Amino acid sequence: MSFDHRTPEGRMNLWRAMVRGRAFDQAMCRHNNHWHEARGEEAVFIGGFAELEADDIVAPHFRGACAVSLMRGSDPAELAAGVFGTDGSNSGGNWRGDICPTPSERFIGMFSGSLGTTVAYATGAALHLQQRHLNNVAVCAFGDGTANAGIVAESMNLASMLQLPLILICQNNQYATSLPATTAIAGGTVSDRAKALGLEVVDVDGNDLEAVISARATAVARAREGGGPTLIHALTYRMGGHYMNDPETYRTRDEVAAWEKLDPITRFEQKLIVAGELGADEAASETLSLMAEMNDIVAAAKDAPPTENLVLNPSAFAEDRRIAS
Ligand SMILES: Cc1ncc(C[n+]2csc(CCOP(=O)(O)OP(=O)(O)O)c2C)c(N)n1
Ligand SMILES: [Mg+2]
Repeated sequence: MSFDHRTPEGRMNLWRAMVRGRAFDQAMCRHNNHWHEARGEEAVFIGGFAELEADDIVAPHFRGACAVSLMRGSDPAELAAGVFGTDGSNSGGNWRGDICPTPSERFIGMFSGSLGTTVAYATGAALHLQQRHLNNVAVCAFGDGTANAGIVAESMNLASMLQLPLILICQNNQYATSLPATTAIAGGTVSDRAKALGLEVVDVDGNDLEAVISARATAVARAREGGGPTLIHALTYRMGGHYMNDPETYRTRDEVAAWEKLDPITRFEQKLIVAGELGADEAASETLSLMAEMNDIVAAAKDAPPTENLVLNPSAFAEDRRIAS
């Protein structure tokens, strides 16, 4: 499927990937009270991970990981089973993730709840690509809070030192649970830190799909040519709570309402409507139908019985499952 934003077909697929990702996410909100919703951040993770090659390594932030996995071809029923840890998942129910899909080829999910680890895995993957002289890249995303994990600084340092084919996307939704990024990040911004470590850096409006796509495309082209790593700092906003049932006492309704006006899906949709590439009625009806479809899939996954074949050592099932070796 083409996600080339320069073609009408690619733009429609990008719009659909954002809507489908949100539909899956919102269905999870209804059926899983541990869910960490990604509403409002779609332009960062769809724009950041679109148009990559099949053999590129993809390591999204946990918030938005399912939407990226869907865009990369996952089956939504299998994905939902992975979240609930039931038989229908690609780990056979053995790798339950409250918030993340189970792993599959070239896709680094969140193997533990420890934030920052995926950035290091992606850095290791980029090292592998470089050592094997493969013309592929690794792309990872992480939150503003995760940016403070030491392993992110170590990864950026290694990537810069060895000029690895790595693209790091800081999905800055302005909060780490209840802590504002403006308070938590000392010494300027995550971009300043990356600059100090010698990375190429670009700041983008993370609610503008095309701005993210353009930054990512430049960074990927550079990395494929041996030009080394880029940090893309994408400023966005978490429209929902940190997780379901978050009382959200740390921010005002007015602040949320102001950012809701900058909804990345509405912004891109309006562009397509104005360009005559998408009808307003068509957009509304397709959105409703995707919402209903994802709701049915997630509801069915929730009702499935827990797996009876639990394997405590994940490597025991890795060989006959679709897990990258
Ligand atoms: C190493 C580590 N420290 C703390 C946590 C607890 N924790 C889970 S989500 C979260 C907030 C992360 O903020 P950010 O990286 O900005 O991502 P966001 O939740 O905003 O998407 C924290 C602190 C964790 N999972 N791992
Ligand atoms: Mg955050």
